Parts: sequence; C-alpha cells; structure tokens
Amino acid sequence: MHTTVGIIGGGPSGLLLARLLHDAGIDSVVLESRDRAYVEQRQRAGILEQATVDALRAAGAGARLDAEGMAHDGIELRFDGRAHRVDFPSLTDGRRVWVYAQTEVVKDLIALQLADGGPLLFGAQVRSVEGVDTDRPAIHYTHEGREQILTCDYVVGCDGFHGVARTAVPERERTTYERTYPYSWLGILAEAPPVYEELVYAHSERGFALASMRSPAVSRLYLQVPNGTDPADWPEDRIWDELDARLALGDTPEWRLRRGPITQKSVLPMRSSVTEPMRYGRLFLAGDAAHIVPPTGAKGLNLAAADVIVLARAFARRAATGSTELLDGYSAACLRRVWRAEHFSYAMTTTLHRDPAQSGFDTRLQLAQLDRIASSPHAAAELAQNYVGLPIEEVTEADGVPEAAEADEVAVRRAEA
Ligand code: RFL
Ligand code: PHB
Repeated sequence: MHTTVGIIGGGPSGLLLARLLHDAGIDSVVLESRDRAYVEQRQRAGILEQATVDALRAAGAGARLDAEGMAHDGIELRFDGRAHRVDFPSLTDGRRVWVYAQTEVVKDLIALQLADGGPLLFGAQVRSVEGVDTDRPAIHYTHEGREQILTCDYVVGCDGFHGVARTAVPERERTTYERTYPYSWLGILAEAPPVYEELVYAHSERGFALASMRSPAVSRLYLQVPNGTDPADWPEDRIWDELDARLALGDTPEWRLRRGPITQKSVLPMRSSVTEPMRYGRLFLAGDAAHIVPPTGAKGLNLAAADVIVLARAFARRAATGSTELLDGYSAACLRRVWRAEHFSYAMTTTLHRDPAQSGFDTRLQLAQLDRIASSPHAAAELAQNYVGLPIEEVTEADGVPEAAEADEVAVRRAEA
C-alpha cells in the first residue's frame, strides 16, 4: 500500500490531520494500534480553545459540538478561603473556551473519516518507521496478525507520548527537554451535577482540586495525590470528603458537593516534555508525540490540534505549488507556541499544587501570585489570554513560517506595519 501522508496514531491529532488533508484533496492512511471502542472511551481532556473549535467546525466536525458543547466565559480560582472569577471575553477581545470532551471529538472525527475519508485502520500496531531521510519512507506495522508495509511520501507521528515515531529520529538529531512533578491527579467521572457553572481551580493546604464537567448531569473532578497512589485506596466517600474540604470557601465551611455514583477513577502522573526538532527528513511529529504538558492549563489537546492545523496548511501549500517552504518551517512555527504553553502549564501547575517539600515561604509566594491575579487586570489578562489560547495566526506567518531566530524580528516588523 502507498499513500501521500502516512499517519501513525488515531487520537485527536491523527484524526484531525487526516480530515484536514482530506478536505485539501491529499490522501492519507491512519494506523491506530487500539480498537475503535477503546479510542472512543479514553477519558482525557475537556476544554477546547476557540481555534480548536473553529478547526473542528471547518472540518465538518462541529454539529454535535455546537449542540452539546458548553461555552464557558471564565473560570473560578479558589484560594485562601475566597473565590475569584477570571472573565475571559473582557480580558481577551471576546474569546472563550468550550467544554466538550475529547472522547466526543474523537467519536465525531472517526465517524467522518469512516463515512468518506481515507483508510483508518484500527488494531494496526506500528513497529518501526524506516527511511525517513529518503524520499520514500516506509511504515512497518502489524494488522490482523500479518506484517504489513505502508510506503508514503511523508510520515506524521501522531502516536502520543509512548509512540514509536519519535524513535525514528536518530538520537543525535533530537533533544528532549523534560520535567516531572512530585504529585499526580486522581481523576473521576461522577453522575452528579457540576459544582458550579464554570470550572473551579482550587489551591488548598490539603493540595489542589479541580471541578470540571461533562454535561449538566455529569461531573469530572480531580484531586492532587502523591505519586504512586493506588486508586483502590480512594473509596467513594474519601474522594467526596476530600473534594469538600479542598473546594470549601472560608465563609461557607458547611458547604458540600452534590454526590453521585463514581463511574470512572484513575491516577495520572504529571509531566512536561518537549522533543526538538519536530521534523526530521520526511518525518513530522505532532501532538503528544512531540510534547506533553501537565493538564492544569488544559493545553494538551489544543496544542495537538494547532500542530496539525499548521501541518495540514503546509501539505496543502506543497500540493498546490510544489513549495516545501511551510513544511520546512513547521517545527520552528510550532515550537514557539509549544514553549508558550509549556510555560503557562508549568506556572498554573506550580502555583496551584502543593509540593510535598514546600515551605511556608513557598506557600506565601503562591498566595501572593493568586492575589495578584485577583487584584490586577494585567495579571488576570495574562492568565486569560493563555487559557483561551493564542490565535494560530499570531504564531504562524501566513506566507512563509519564520524560523525561531527570526520570529521576534517578524513580530517587530508586523508591529511596525
Ligand atoms: P493521543 O491522544 O495520545 O493519541 C495517540 C494515539 O496513537 C496511538 N498509538 C499507536 N498507533 C499505532 N501504532 C503505535 N505504535 C502507536 N502508539 C500509540 C494511541 O493508541 C493513540 O490512539 O495523542 P494526540 O492525538 O497527540 O492527542 C493529545 C491529547 O490526547 C492530549 O494532549 C490531551 O488529552 C491532554 N489533556 C488535556 N488537553 C487539553 O487540551 N485540555 C484538557 O482539558 C486536557 N485534560 C489531558 C487532560 C490529558 C489527561 N491525561 C490522561 C494525560 C486531562 C487528562 C486527565
Ligand atoms: C477536564 O475537564 O477534563 C479538564 C478541564 C480543565 C483542565 C484539565 C482537565 O485543566
């Protein structure tokens, strides 16, 4: 089998890329190691930025999102016994975010691809990628018990943090920058109405808590827990008691969450990681295959979408004009946004969580920063603009993607224009 773009991984980045390429008249094949049901039920992200929503709509995957997604105009920060709301539209020229689960995004994109897109193979486990420094790379995979080879003009690794694509870049040609954190999240899905109409991010002496939602009847809640925590050590009552304690406000100590059956429970570690460059020869890395952020900033899925939007434009340019200029600039264009999101995700994480080794001094620094956000429109705007996300155009030149070193110069030139 041969295709123009071989896509490894049928998560959000691989599926959206396949769709964007299809719309540009470029053929692709998606190879996904898991089965369809598994991919559609993997509980993960919940927040979509405006640019992600715009891309899904343009790709024809906006109908259910528009009917069932919940637009949010702010978040609430709870700390030091008080609550402060950060309003997005007034601080970001009218931008907002949507609560629409990654599971639903994936279902919508799979349905579209199977209806009229190129091949999307489930149970296709990629073993290796060969010849990415030639003009005919080959993906070796196993499907239905048989060894298969897919030759391509280009390969895109959308295979997540534990994928194989990254390893096709020779070690001497790539650098991974990483940070781990001394805590994890215990995440639950519960058949209980959301705590509040917007998301609540809570700093507390007992550790961080986040109250999110999936629908007016289903809550998605997270608690900071020590690394290595066994979810079995957290029976339902313990989880609800801890959420009550961490989300409580000073003036309403008797306040309680509305409880309901917990239908899903898991522990996830936190990590920051970036692999540079995001392109080697005819191999491109996109989404979690190239970078990971801790989920506190709600950036992972949106970064994955931004990567493939930039990449699909670059493939379209090549198909239309033969120019590889945008493909050549892909890594530099994406890394600028990626590092901005890495910084934001790191700052949100370390401001809101309690490091087991943290001193009273460290806690007061966190509270000083949260108080600053609550009292300064400038500090609040910095949070809001990062949370709703940068427009794709702001970090990507429409005609020719700047190299990293030129980027500031380009920004200056644009400001002068
Ligand atoms: P994925 O989703 O990991 O998909 C990769 C796909 O590749 C397949 N695969 C292979 N296929 C074939 N052969 C191989 N050898 C393969 N190896 C792997 C896998 O089966 C899988 O289907 O990566 P992608 O597409 O780049 O998408 C990234 C997002 O999933 C991720 O960034 C977000 O979920 C992160 N994230 C959040 N992001 C947000 O923007 N907003 C949020 O609110 C948010 N919350 C979260 C999150 C991640 C979380 N977890 C579990 C880490 C909350 C959580 C709890
Ligand atoms: C979620 O709804 O799963 C969610 C929301 C915001 C985050 C992380 C996860 O920062």
